[in-house]
Amino acid sequence: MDEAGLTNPKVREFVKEYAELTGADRIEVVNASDDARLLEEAVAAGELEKAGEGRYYSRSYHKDTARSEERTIVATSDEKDRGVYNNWRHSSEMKPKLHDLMRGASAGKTMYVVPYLMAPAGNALAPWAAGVEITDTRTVVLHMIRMARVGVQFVNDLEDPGHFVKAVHVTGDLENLGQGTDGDKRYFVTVADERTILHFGSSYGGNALLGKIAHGLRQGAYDGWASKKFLAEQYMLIGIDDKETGRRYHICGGFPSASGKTNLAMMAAPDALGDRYHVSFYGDDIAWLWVEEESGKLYGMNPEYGVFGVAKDTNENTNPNALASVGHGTDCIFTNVAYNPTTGEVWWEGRTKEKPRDRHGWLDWTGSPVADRKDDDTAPWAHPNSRFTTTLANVPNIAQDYDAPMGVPIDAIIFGGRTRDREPLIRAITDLAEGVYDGLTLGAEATSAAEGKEGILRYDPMSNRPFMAYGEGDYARHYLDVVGAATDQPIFAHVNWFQRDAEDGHFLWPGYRDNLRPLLWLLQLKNGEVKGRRTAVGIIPTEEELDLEGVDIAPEDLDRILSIDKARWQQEMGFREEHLGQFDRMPEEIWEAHRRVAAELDSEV
Ligand code: GTP
Ligand code: SPV
Ligand code: MN
Repeated sequence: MDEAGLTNPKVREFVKEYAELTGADRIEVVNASDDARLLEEAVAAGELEKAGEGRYYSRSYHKDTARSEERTIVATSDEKDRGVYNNWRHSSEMKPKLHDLMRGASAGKTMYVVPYLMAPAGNALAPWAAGVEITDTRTVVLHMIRMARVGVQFVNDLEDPGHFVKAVHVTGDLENLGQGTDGDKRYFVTVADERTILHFGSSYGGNALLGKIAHGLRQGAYDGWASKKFLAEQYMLIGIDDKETGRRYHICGGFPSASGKTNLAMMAAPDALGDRYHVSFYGDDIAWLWVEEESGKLYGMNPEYGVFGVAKDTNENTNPNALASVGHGTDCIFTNVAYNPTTGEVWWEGRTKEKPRDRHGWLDWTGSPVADRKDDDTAPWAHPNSRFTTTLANVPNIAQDYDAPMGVPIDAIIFGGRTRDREPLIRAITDLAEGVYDGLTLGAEATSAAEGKEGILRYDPMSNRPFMAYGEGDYARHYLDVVGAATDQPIFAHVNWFQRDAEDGHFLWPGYRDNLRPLLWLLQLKNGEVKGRRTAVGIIPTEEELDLEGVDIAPEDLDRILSIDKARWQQEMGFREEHLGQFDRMPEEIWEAHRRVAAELDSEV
């Protein structure tokens, strides 16, 4: 710690405590400047392989490929923090459990100490953004360096030396943890009122990169509520430049996991609109929102420093910027995609229309040669949740001021889920309570028969269901208070890129780059340049108002995505009532919004 210049006495205490508990052999404090050496070490140790020049490949344990919601817990010392989704447990139960699991579990390993900041330096919310992750896995360190601002300078000079998040990651013996069985030993716990994160039993993604989901979302949300100052949301954040008028807008918004945030944030404007509009990337997974003191406006910033993006279906057409961000020389890391060690190539489903023709040398995500597969083996080569990790500076449309301390003023907040019917392309909502109500009733299709009945959504309030840190009613209150305090109210909207044809299942809307079109309409609506068509569930665009130049869509499909299916909506209102009824202390404004929408639906002809 001396050698690395880690001077904060509280951080040193924390490191010592957990070095003793986990029994690690040695301690290594990490700065971002250690990246090249750590990469080399990881390659030498076989933890990473080279995927051509300046690109890396890693494989996670085959039962450790995604977040586990059942094993994720928010613990505090106050039962009032129990919500429907946060798997609340008392901290006096969970802390000893995790300490027992971690005791001696890093024996023989190096314990890396990763000081980080989940904010641009100097940001108004930086006091809640400092943390120290200790981890026994080198590839986790390499991911953290890409995903967060890392270095001792972020914790040495804290105003209150004890005000940092203590994040402990112990991988455990992955082959003997009973993942997904009744004897599952994994636990991913945020002790929110102690600002302590204890994760045991995984080295993948949000389970292991503790700055990201555990601090950036769960702890951040709890801190935002406890301080009454901010919101921490699973939102993307983009800027849209109108080069004709010189105006600049910012939109943030939440879609559940694997529902299009990264793709929207990396969007290249459709060719027909590219001369006039440019989309810039601020964030693709997390935004913290607060009211800026001087202007009184709602501001947003991305606490992350990198992208941990879904590989599937990323290609030159759907997302050219994503491909460029993982090109040679970017030092990106691919995880669980298909890999060819002979050529250094990587591949995933949807990367190209056909699989690589010459199968020789290709290994699937488990490391098995695909050439050995039986002809009828249809298992994907890449894991469906395989991902790429790249730092923000590699993203071609990164906003010029992404690292600036100020953050950006928010013009619009959008919600969207994967819904195959009912939800139109876009419906705008101008009332705050109705917007929050809409976010709270956000849902996505049930993904398997077990998860729900036809037509009933898996509700995912504000796309935060897996990250909810405290009670949902209190969350709604806090959301209304934070956004309600802003001088200029953002416009809300619900979007859906995923409506499908009932017969052949094709997507009615081409999606991806064309998603800019409904967003432009939303901004025009906010500016009073278009009127739209009023419905019980919001304002929807008329066909004439949407700029559809160059869009490949059948007239009947367009009709469908711009209309409201009243019967389906009336059915949905019943489900919503049940959904909202589960939550304690749901503010009356939200119930009023619900009743207003229901009554309007019933009175509409
Ligand atoms: P997390 O990182 O898990 O939070 O996901 P995300 O919300 O960032 O989702 P992402 O952008 O990575 O997209 C997930 C999947 O949806 C990918 O396979 C995309 O190709 C696909 N997808 C994204 N946008 C669209 C769209 O507009 N239309 C269609 N049909 N698919 C899309
Ligand atoms: C998500 O699952 O929403 C992610 C990936 O963004 S992870 O970091 O693994 O949670
Ligand atoms: Mn996410």
